[in-house]
Amino acid sequence: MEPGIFYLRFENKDTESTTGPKTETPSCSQDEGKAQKHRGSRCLVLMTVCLGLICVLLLVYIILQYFSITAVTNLFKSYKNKVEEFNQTINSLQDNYTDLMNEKNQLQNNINSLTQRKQELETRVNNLTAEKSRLLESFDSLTQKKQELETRVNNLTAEKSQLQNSFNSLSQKKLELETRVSNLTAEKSQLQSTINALNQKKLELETRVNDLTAEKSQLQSTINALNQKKLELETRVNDLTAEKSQLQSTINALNQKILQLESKVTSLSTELKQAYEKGYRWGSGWIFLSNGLNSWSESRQYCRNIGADLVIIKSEEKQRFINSIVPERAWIGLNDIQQEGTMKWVDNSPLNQGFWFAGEPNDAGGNEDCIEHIPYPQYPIQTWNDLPCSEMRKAICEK
Ligand code: MAN
Ligand code: CA
Repeated sequence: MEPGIFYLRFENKDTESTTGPKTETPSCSQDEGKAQKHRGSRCLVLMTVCLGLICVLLLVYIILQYFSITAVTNLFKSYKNKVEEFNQTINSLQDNYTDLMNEKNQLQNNINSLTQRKQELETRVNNLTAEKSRLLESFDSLTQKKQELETRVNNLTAEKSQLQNSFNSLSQKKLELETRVSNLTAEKSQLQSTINALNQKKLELETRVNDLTAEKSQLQSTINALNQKKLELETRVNDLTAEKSQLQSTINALNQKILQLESKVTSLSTELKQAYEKGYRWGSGWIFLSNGLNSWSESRQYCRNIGADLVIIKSEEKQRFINSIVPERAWIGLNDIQQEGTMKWVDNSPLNQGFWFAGEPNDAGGNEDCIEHIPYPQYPIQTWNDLPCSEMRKAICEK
């Protein structure tokens, strides 16, 4: 309800009240209307008053609240200040507490070191007490010892007196003995000189004996070595004599052999000379016929002994030449000893061209392995025949 509205309605009431008597209405209803208006005005006034009171109360309440809040704020500020003061106090107390704790620790360390020191001192006191006890015991024993020594000194003093007397008498005796000793010393010196001279002589003799003994040992060793050497030389002489005999026998045998060989060389030289004398030139070499009859192997050896070998024929020209100069049966350098049917020359070359007699080689009797030349006037080329190697023939050598 705004005050403006309330004011307007209040004015309308006044207006109506002033204008009312000029309106013509029945009396009863006019009274009721007036009463109603009057009641409404009163209610309105009451409500206005109530509202005013409420507003006043609210205003009072707000003022009170304001003061209350202000007070609380001030109180809070004062509490805050108080808390800060408390915090500062707590911090300072904390610092004090830390300082006190440090101080306490230092004091505790001091107490510990003092306790340690105290224990060390107690230990030292105990040690000193024990040492003192030992020293007291030692002192007692030393006192006891001192008394004993005093007694002993007294005894020794008495003994010394006795000994002094004895010493005096002994001094007298000593003088006598010294005189005697001087005499004996002089005598001893003479004897000592004699002994020294004898010892010197004895040493010289011992040295001489030792030298002679060593010399004798050396001579004995030399004699033994020489005897040993003599035995060895005798053995060696015997061995050499036996060896010489053997060598002499060997020399004799060799001389005999040399003589035989010289004889053989002489005969071979003669034979070679004869062979060359009746030989024939073939190219740069010689071809000649042996004198004696021999097997194929002996014939080959004969040729080799004079620096030649059994002849090898590899051309018709050479075959014709052989046929012209060899008029009798004789071995040539061809055989199939190694393998039947495979002919080989003495230089191991194979046979390529053969000059066989008709029907040869026929290995008659299965034992014909060496090849001979058989001259046939009617067959100037085909002259070869196989024959047992043991047959005796002359040899056709070629050098
Ligand atoms: C003899 C031997 C053989 C040869 C014959 C030929 O028996 O000379 O080597 O083959 O004669 O008839
Ligand atoms: Ca034959």
